[in-house]
Amino acid sequence: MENKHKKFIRRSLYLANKGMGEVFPNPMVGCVIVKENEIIGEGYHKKFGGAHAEINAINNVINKNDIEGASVYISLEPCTHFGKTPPCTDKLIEYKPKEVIISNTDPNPLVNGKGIKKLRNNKINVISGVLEKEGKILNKRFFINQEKKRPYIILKWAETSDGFIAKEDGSSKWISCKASRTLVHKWRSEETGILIGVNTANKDNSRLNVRLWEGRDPIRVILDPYNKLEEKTNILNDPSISLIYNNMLNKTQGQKHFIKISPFKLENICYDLYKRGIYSLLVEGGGFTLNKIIEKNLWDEARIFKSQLKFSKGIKAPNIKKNTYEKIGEDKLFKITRNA
Ligand code: AOF
Ligand code: ZN
Repeated sequence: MENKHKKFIRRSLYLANKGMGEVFPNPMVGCVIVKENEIIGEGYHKKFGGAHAEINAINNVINKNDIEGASVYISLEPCTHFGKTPPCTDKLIEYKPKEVIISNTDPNPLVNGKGIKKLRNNKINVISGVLEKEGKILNKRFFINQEKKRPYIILKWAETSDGFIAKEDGSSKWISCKASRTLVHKWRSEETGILIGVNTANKDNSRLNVRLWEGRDPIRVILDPYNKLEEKTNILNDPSISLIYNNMLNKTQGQKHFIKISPFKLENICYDLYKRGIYSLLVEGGGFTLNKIIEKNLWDEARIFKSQLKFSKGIKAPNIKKNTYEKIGEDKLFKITRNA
C-alpha cells in the first residue's frame, strides 16, 4: 500500500487538477487537511485571482480548532507574499498544524523556499518533495515560465513513414489523418500561443485557429526576420491577433503587431513572448523553424505524428529520438517530454 504521505499528496494533486484552464498563468494547487487519518477539509485554487488552495481547505473545515495538531498536505509550497491574496503561510501558522507536507517548492522568486523556512521557524515540521515528479508534470508550464522566463514550448509535426515533413516544393498538407488533425486543434485550444515560420505561413496560408474542436484560439506568432510575409495571407487579413517578429519594423495595424527584435535571436523572442503573457507555445513548423528551436535547446515537448504515407524525397523531418507511441486513427503519435 502507498504510504500515508503519498496518498494524501496524490489527493492534493487530484484536487489541484480541477483548476485546469481556470487558474492560468498561476499554478494548479490542491490542499488536504488530515487529523487522525481522516480528511477534515480540502480545497484547491479555483480561479486566477481567487483564494489559494490552503484558504479554501481551511474554510472547508467545520470546526477550525481541529486544525491544531493536524497534518496539512499541499501540492505546492505555501506562498509568503502579498499578491492578489494575503500569504497562505501566515494563515497556516495561525491555525497551528503539527506538520505541512509538500510536493513541490514554489519556483516563483517571491516564494522559493521562504514558505518552508517560515513554517519551520514557527515550529511546524515540514516534509517536501513527496511525489515531486508528478507535481512538476502537472504544473510543467508554470515551472518553465518561472525558471526560464520563457513560454513552455511544444513542437509538433507530422512526418511520412520515410521521414519527410513536406514535399520538395515545401507543401505539407494532409500528411496526418483526420483524427490526428482534430487532436491538433484540441492542442491549439490548450496553449496561449502558436508559432510558425514565414515560409510555412506563405506556403500553407495557415489560419492557425481552432476549428475542429471547441475552445479558445491561440495567439498567432510568426517568425519573419526580413518581412517576407505576403500581403494576401490569412495571418495578415483575418481579424485575429498576430505577432509578427522581425528585424526592422515596430508598428501595430489593428490586430497585427509587428515587433522588432534586434539581434533577431530566438532567446530574445522567447523572452519578449513571456513578457507579453504568452506562457506556452505550440510550434507547428516548418522544418527550418523546428530545427532552429531544437538546435538552440529551446523546447520542452515534441509531439510527432508518423503517417503511413511515403514521399521518397522532400524536406527531411527533424531528427530526435522517439520510442513508444500510441495509435491515433491510422497514424502513430510519439510524445517526447524533456526532463520528465
Ligand atoms: C499558494 N497556494 O493555491 C497558489 C499559489 O497573484 P496571487 O496572489 O494569486 O499569487 C500567485 C502566486 O502564488 C503564483 O505565482 C505562485 O507563486 C503562488 N501560487 N500559492 O500558496 C495556491 N495558486
Ligand atoms: Zn498562497
